[in-house]
Amino acid sequence: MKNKLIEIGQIAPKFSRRKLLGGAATAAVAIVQTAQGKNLQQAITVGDLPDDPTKVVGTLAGEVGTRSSFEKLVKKPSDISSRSPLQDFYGMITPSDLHFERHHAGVPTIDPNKHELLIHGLVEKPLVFKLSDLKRFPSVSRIAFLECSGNYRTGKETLSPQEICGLTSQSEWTGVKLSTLFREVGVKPNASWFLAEGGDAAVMTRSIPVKKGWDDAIIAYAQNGEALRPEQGYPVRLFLPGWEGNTSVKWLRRLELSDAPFMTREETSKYTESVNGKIRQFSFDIDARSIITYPSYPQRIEKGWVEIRGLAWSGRGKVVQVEVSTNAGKSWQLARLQEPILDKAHVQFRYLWEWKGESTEIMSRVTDETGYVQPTYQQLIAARGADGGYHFNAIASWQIKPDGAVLHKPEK
Ligand SMILES: Nc1nc2c(c(=O)[nH]1)N[C@H]1C(S)=C(S)[C@@H](COP(=O)(O)O)O[C@H]1N2
Ligand SMILES: [Mo]
Repeated sequence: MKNKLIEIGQIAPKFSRRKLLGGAATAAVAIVQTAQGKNLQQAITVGDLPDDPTKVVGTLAGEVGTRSSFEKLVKKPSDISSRSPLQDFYGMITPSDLHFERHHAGVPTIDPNKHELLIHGLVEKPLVFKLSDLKRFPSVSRIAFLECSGNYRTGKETLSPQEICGLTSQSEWTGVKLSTLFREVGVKPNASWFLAEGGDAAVMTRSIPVKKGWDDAIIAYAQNGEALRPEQGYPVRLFLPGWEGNTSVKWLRRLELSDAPFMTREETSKYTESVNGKIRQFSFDIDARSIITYPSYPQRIEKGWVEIRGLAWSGRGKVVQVEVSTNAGKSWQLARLQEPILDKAHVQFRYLWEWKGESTEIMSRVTDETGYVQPTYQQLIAARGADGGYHFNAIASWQIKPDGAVLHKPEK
């Protein structure tokens, strides 16, 4: 240890724990007991690691935990979104601070004590719910993914999983079922659609069939065991399992029941696809998709056994199988799926592959419980035309070079 031991009393104002943690990102404070039995506080930086961690008492218990400063996990922000680093994740839950973000007009700051949700329109009894009211109803928790329908990139070799499809993330969402609130306000039998409106500067609005509201919609106020993050819609968002992310309206402030869709900007000029010259509107379901996250660009592999790992999901139900090809799609082998395999949720898959140094392509394809098989890019273009747009869920391939380099295979 190069740092001199300093007595707690001496360092109090200058090196308070708060200051050290907030200042240099790599700094920490340890309490060290001397031979005389005195407690001493000591600053440690990553650049100045103890030779033997068993000889120094570590950092004190804190108010909030921190990620190891050796782990550099980041979302890649653009002006409108930031993408989850899928290649860095383990298991099926996205750490909340790495959940992808897509904001049409930034993240609003909302006082949870003042926030209200109005439900009106074709209902017996229009009601305003405060957050505390929502929390009094029976609650529900569900692990499910959220994916933006604009989640596809290709076109160059130097793309990582994060760049190809980092606009999908998975959380455990907690809140009240919308069906519970529908009963509370008395939704009228002729109500067939409802409008969901956000309290951000975009005042995001989408029309949702009432059927989805009765089925599995959640008015979510928590995510992964704590209140929603502001980026995810604090204090309350609509969460529609398996449906395109845009419909899960954040900072939710109003639901209006109606007998027709409202034809908002987000469902007329946006979030509709051109399919062979025809417009496909209200394409809510997220189609089945998978991606190999290891090995992927910019990683390298070595000869020998490689555990191919990835994620698979479907907005229409459960994943039933994932196949992996290690010879550019000539033949396919079944991957192992990690339990639990949940409905409308990311599932981890793995496949053990012995790489002998050959140049090849590896890829995965998922089948969901409706029997739908993830298409190739060429199949997707043949079915929809080349206009592109939303809901691109094509198989993505990685080129393996003889030196172990891994590159995305751009689709044409
Ligand atoms: N109020 C509001 N809700 C919104 C948005 C928004 O900009 N404003 N973006 C939507 C889009 S396009 C997506 S993909 C998801 C993203 O949710 P996330 O930022 O929690 O990942 O929220 C949806 N809900
Ligand atoms: Mo989105």
